[in-house]
Amino acid sequence: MRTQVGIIGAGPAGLMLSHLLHLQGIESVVLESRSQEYIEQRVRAGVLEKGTADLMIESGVGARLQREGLIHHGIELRFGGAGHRIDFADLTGGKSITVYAQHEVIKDLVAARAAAGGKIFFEAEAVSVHDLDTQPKIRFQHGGATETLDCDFIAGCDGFHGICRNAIPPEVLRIHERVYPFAWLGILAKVKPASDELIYTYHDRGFSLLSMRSPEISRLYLQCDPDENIAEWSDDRIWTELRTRMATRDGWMLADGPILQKGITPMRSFVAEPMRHGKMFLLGDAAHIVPPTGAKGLNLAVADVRVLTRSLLDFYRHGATSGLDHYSDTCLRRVWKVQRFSWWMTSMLHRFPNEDSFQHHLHLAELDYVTSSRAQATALAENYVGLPFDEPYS
Ligand code: FAS
Ligand code: PHB
Repeated sequence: MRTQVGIIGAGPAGLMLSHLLHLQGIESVVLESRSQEYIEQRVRAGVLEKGTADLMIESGVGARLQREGLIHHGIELRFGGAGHRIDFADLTGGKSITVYAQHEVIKDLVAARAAAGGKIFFEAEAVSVHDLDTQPKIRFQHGGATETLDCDFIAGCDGFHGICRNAIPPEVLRIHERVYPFAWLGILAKVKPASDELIYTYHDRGFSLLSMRSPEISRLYLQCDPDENIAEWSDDRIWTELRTRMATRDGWMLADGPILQKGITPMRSFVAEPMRHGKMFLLGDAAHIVPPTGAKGLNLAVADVRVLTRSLLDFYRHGATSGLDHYSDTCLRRVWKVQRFSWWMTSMLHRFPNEDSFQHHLHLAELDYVTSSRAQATALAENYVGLPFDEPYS
C-alpha cells in the first residue's frame, strides 16, 4: 500500500491533518488502533480557541459546531467566596471561545473524511516505522495481518503513548517535563450548567472547574491526589466537595444531578524536541502535553497541523523544503508559549502539597492582580482565546 502522507492516529491532530491535506489535493492514509465507535465516544477536551473554531468552519467541517457549539465571551475566576469575570470580548477586541466537545470534533472530521472517500483504517495498530531518511514505511497490524504502508512522509499523531516519539534516537531526542503533585477528577453530569460561562475556582481544599457540554449536560472537575481511587468517590462525595469549593458569599448554588461518567486525569507539562526526524513529523500529544487548566491540548495539536499542512503544501506544489526544515522550530515557539500559559494557570489555581502561608498569599495576590489589572487580565484573555497564528495554513 502507498500514499503521500502516512498518518498514525485518528485524534484531532491526525484527522484534521488528513482533512486539510485532502482539501489541498494531498493524499493520506490514517491508521488508528482503536475502533471508530471508541474514538467518537472518548470524553476529553471541551474548549475550542477562536482559531480552531474558525479553521473548522473555513475548511467545511463547522456546520454542526455553528449549530450546537456554545460561544462564550468570558470566564469567571472565583476565590475568597467571590467571582471575577474576565471579559474576553472587551480585552481581546471581540474574540471568543466555543465550548464543543472533542469527541464531537472527531465525529465531524471522521464524517468529512468518509464523505470525501478518505482512507481511515480503524483497529489498525502501527507497530513500527522504518527508513525515515529515505522511503518511510509504517508496519501495522490490521485484520490479523501485518501490512506495510509506504509513504513520502509520516505524521506521528499517535498521542502521548504512541510509537513515533520513541522512534527518534535517544541521543537526538530531548525531553522537558514537569509532573504535578495532583490530578483532576472529572465528571459528566445530566444537569443544567449552574453558570452560563466557565468558572475556575481557587479554594483552600483545592481547585475546581465548572464547564459544560450543552444546556443539559455539565462537565465539572476537582483537584485530587494523583493516586486517588475513583471507586472511593461516590456521587454524593463529589457533589459535596464541588459545592464546598465553589460556594460564594452571596449563596450561589451548584445544582447536582445523575453523574454519567467519572474519571481521573493526571497532570503533566511535557515537551519532546525536535518534533521532526527525517521524514517523520510529530504533532499534538505525541510531542507535547499541557495541564488542561488552560484548555490548550486539542488547540495546540491543531496549531501543529496548520504548520505541517502549509509546509507539505509548499513542498508538493513548489518543491520548497523550508517549511519542513523549520517545522519543529516554528511549532515549538507556540508550544512553549502555551506551556508557559498552562503552567501559569495551573500554578495560580491549584493548592500544592505542604504549601506554607507565604505561598498561599502568593496565590491570592496573583488572583487579586489578574482580576484588578487590565494589563494582566488582557494577558490571560489573549492566551485563553488563542494566540494569533504567524501565517495562514494554506
Ligand atoms: P490523541 O491522543 O487525541 O490521539 C492519538 C490517537 O492515536 C488515539 O486515537 C490513539 O488511539 C491513536 N494511536 C496511538 N498509538 C497508535 C498506534 N500505535 N497505531 C495507531 N493509532 C495509535 N485537553 C484540553 O484542552 N482540555 C481537556 O479537558 C482535556 N482533557 C483530557 C482528558 C484526558 C483523559 C486526556 C488523555 C487528554 C485530555 N486533554 C484535554 C488533552 C487532549 O484533548 C489532547 O490534547 C488531544 O486529544 C490531542 O490530540 P492528538 O494529538 O490527536 O492525540
Ligand atoms: C472542559 O470543558 O472539558 C474543559 C474546559 C476548560 C478547561 C479544561 C477542560 O480548562
